[in-house]
Amino acid sequence: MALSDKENVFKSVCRICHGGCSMLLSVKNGKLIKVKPAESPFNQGQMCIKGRYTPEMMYHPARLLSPLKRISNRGENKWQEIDWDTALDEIASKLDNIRRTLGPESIALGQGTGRHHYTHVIRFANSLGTPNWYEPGLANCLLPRIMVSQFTYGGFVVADYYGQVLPKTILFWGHNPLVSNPDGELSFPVKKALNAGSFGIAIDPRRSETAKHCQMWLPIRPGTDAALALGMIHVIINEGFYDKPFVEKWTTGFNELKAHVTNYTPQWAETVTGLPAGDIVAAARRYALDKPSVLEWGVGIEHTPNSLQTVRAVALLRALTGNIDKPGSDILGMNIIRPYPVMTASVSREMIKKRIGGEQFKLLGGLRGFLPSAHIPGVFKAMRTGEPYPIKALLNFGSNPLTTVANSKEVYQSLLKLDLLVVADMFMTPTAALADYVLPAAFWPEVTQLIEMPFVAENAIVAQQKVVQVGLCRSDEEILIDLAKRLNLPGSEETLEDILNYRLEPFNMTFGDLKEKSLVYPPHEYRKFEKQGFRTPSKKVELYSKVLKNMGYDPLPCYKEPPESPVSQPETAKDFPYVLITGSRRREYFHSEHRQINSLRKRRQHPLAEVHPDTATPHGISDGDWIYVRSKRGKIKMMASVTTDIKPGVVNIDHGWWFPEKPEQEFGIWESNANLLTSNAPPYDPAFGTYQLRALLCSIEKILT
Ligand SMILES: Nc1nc2c(c(=O)[nH]1)N[C@H]1C(S)=C(S)[C@@H](COP(=O)(O)OP(=O)(O)OC[C@H]3O[C@@H](n4cnc5c(=O)[nH]c(N)nc54)[C@H](O)[C@@H]3O)O[C@H]1N2
Ligand SMILES: Nc1nc2c(c(=O)[nH]1)N[C@H]1C(S)=C(S)[C@@H](COP(=O)(O)OP(=O)(O)OC[C@H]3O[C@@H](n4cnc5c(=O)[nH]c(N)nc54)[C@H](O)[C@@H]3O)O[C@H]1N2
Ligand code: SF4
Ligand SMILES: [Mo]
Repeated sequence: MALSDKENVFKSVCRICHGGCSMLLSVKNGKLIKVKPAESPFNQGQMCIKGRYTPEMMYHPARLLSPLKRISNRGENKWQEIDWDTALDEIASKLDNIRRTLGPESIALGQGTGRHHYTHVIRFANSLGTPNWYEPGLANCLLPRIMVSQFTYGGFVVADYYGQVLPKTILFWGHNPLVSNPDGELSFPVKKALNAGSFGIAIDPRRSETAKHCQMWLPIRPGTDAALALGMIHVIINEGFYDKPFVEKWTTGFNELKAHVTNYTPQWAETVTGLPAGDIVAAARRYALDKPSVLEWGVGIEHTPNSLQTVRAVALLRALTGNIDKPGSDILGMNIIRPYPVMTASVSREMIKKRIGGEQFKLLGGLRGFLPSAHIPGVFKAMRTGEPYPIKALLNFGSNPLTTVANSKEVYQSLLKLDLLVVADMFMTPTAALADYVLPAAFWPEVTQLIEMPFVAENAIVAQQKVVQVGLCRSDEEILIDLAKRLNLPGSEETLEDILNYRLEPFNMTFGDLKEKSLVYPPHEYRKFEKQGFRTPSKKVELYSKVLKNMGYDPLPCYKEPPESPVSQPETAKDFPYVLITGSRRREYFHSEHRQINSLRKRRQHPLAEVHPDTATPHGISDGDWIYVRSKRGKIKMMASVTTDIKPGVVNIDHGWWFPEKPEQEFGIWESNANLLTSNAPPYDPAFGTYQLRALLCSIEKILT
């Protein structure tokens, strides 16, 4: 980087969360001295508290600044600094050896959620010829929403807050966007719409920050969302609240759906969900009649093994009410640029068949999957047991699976078995501490990429640009490109700039042009289906999905009781009487990150378990007490947050907790980590392989000191 003692200001995009806030970065003498939110339709001149502490994260004394090689037993956290060439040469030679002796499928790629390098990791895996890459989201996060949208309406939908018409009703379903800013949809336009008078309905066992901005809060029993959606569909059809012209002209399978929901009355839904039938009717009426409406869905409906059918049931509400691709409703993405060239064709058919979980979970890893990936429990089992074949190396970019994948003990045992574990991260994490090589990854002001807003819909694009560098840190793309060159992989001659320019060709624009403009956001074309139909086989919205039927899945949505619940396991419920939900997002932290950032840690020092006073009092638990939360699988220590903002009988625990201040005790990974209580065992969702992160059974106990 050229040094200048003049203050230069650059525009880029924050990616601390999934990202998208346009930012002005002030740089002097090669150092980032200030960040300020810029105007953009997405962040509207605002940023969140994580963005504000960008310089503290960037120059944190614990940042990794050089490649490290392990010099003691795995996990002892003793390292030697090495240069990039040595690190990449050694890694490439070990990978080459594994691919020659065991085949490329014995090398797995792991990555985290929605990072800038997301598609580049997939490109690397494909060009290496391994079918086994994974992400701890996907089966449990967003993929069900993406695939269901595609099968049902032929494309991904997002809420429209950006045109002339604002939604009159916003139905938040297992979603707290005012905190989570997910998948390239930022909280600021959502909040603006609510403040401007959109009527909010929140379906959530917690009165979340978003629910507090809503007029209606429906505290549902966790894991029963499909039953609520079926009850609402029943009301909308039988009360005649549906959009008749739209349904007649633009949907298939209405009669089948109508017959299917006959018995799913609001009274039935009340017995399953614990919500009064009157509230179910009121919510259905408001969403269906006070239009345009948007349906903001989140991971709250994806963290159970019935994710396909839950998401399908919810998705049908949009179609029945005609809230698709109209101003102020949910709109179909414009997909304005070319997809990232992920080099799918480089994986042989024979290898694709070997993808772990691919044949079983067709919407996760099968050929119809969206960026098909491997099933996580299977990948870790292959590391541990060598079945169905050994996985000997894991290259892990931007993920901390010891905290974010279910059943942390098993993850730990699996990682210990590897011949080669490479972790690229910005900090030493519990997962990185087990590695053979740790590579220092660039932070967002050190990264060049193009980002799509919102993800998958790609209605707009924004340029992210490297303006500074700390130590020897390099972006994941740079690392992967250098590694690909050493392994002589197809496509390794292409630079990142080549790839970005290729994506922008339809605009007749280069990445250099985009950097100058910073944002490209063409006007939205509404009602695209009127010209070309929906992009489904019937060209209509498929209420009854023949595609799903042909794949062996239910063509109409159904309700299944969560496998571990007071209803399905009354015996277990005697010892574990409460329903456990995990991982509700917190403003201060992104999953397992930021516990070492003092300005953020000060605001939320301890891992919290939220419980209602009616649940806490019989155990003598008061606000601020330390408690054990137990499931059949283990116990963890949390601080009780006693609050009426949660349904009685539900316990909500923070996820992602480890303690950077305790390196000598494996960073305290066995103390308060939610995934010591979750299960990665079957049953899984039959299409996605989703395991259960929410709606589990637990008990609580005050820790006596
Ligand atoms: N119990 C429970 N578990 C959950 C969830 C839950 O709700 N409950 N949520 C699940 C969901 S939806 C998801 S998506 C997953 C997320 O799972 P992960 O993606 O594994 O989550 P993070 O903790 O964010 O891990 C990211 C790591 O990458 C590092 N990092 C950040 N940016 C970069 C970068 O640009 N490059 C590199 N190389 N490293 C970077 C961070 O320092 C951090 O150590 O967790 C899942 N796990
Ligand atoms: N600050 C911050 N932002 C993040 C993340 C982060 O870790 N920190 N993670 C990012 C990622 S990867 C994701 S996937 C998104 C997720 O973002 P959101 O979809 O907003 O996810 P959550 O906050 O996990 O869950 C939303 C709500 O679902 C509720 N819920 C739990 N169980 C159930 C249930 O059974 N039914 C219903 N109806 N509701 C339920 C929770 O109480 C919670 O309020 O956030 C992203 N943004
Ligand atoms: S909302 Fe996300 S992108 Fe915006 S400032 Fe916060 S962390 Fe950065
Ligand atoms: Mo996620």
